[in-house]
Amino acid sequence: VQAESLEDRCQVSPYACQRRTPLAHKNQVLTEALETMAEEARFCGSEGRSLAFSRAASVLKSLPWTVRGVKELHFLPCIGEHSRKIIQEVLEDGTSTEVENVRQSERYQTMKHFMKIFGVGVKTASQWYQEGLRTINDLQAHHAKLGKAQQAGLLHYRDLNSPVKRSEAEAIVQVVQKAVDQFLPGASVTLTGGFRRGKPSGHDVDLLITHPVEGQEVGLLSKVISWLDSQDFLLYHSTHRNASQALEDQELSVSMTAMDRLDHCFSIFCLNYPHGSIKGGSRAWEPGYELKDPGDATLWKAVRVDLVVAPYSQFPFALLGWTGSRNFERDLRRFSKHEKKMVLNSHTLYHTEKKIFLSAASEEEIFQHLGLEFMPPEERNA
Ligand code: DCP
Ligand code: MG
Repeated sequence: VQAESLEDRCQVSPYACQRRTPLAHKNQVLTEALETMAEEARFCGSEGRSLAFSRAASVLKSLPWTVRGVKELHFLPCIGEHSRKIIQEVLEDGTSTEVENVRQSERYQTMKHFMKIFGVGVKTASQWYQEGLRTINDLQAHHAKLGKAQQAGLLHYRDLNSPVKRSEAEAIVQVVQKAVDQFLPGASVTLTGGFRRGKPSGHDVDLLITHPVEGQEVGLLSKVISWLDSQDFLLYHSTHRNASQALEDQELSVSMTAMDRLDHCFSIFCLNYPHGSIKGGSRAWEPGYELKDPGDATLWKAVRVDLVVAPYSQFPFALLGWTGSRNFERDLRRFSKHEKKMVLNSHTLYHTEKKIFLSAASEEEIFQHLGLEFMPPEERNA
């Protein structure tokens, strides 16, 4: 990694959408340290600081070599002073005292614990922390006020915090496809999010539905949800015309600019093993997050599923917007705005100077409009 790669290093783009970022990379120890710092900053409400750490981590993820000395950082974009300090510490001592202190702090651990509840964001978690609450039992003992989503989150805490496997995601695609077929033959169900980027597991299943005849998809989501619900596939659901405004909690919607105005449903699926309806009867639901006895885990599992419906003409934009990663999406929008004077979201691409919408029949065409080299989903793990 000497003379020749010096040039490569100078070429690392400050935009994640111009960096190929595979799932497996060579700087895991460093990126984990930086991501802990990003998370901690977010818990403190310091979005800017969080973004800076997150960007630094993202740059390291794209490097085809392992960083061994701080000198190498001079050639890299987005590595601020604080990130550099953390990296230096880890390179020299194997760990960073600052990061370890964060990881061990009661506040960080409690915030992490609370935010693992579906529907709980920074605001609620820090409020609970300030009230002296530390555990999930504390929430119950102090009768903490919970919204509908949070109640469901608590009820299914254990399942929702165990990774969703690809096979489970695929089983859910089949269930949703079956539901969709009943109301609108020809409609397609596409697995997006982390699974489309090649992740073997994820925290949820992101599905995008469309139909090749524009307009046919109108009203589809509510029919599909009603059917799934009637078949006991849904443990929780909340449908929105505009996801960024309608969420009870508002916290889930922070920075959801990319997905506004698409028909959208946040849900918790009951995934049965084997297929067939097991839910109901003597296995009725009761409150209490530890209710489920371990034996039950072989019969069913609660899985977070996001369903989105896009009109056909918006499908490539929705697909691009929902495939992620978050860092990749953020930088796509930043690149569009600052380098191309365009506004990109999950429905459209708008040229602000020419005042025109640019249509696209595929993701490839969107990259072309932006003057970007096409990046396959597997390389968007920024
Ligand atoms: N998304 C986004 N901005 C948000 C939420 C989502 O741009 N605020 C997009 C990018 C994400 C995709 O939607 O990659 C799916 O969101 P997830 O939170 O499910 O993220 P992933 O699927 O990437 O991760 P995981 O594997 O943990 O589900
Ligand atoms: Mg996901």
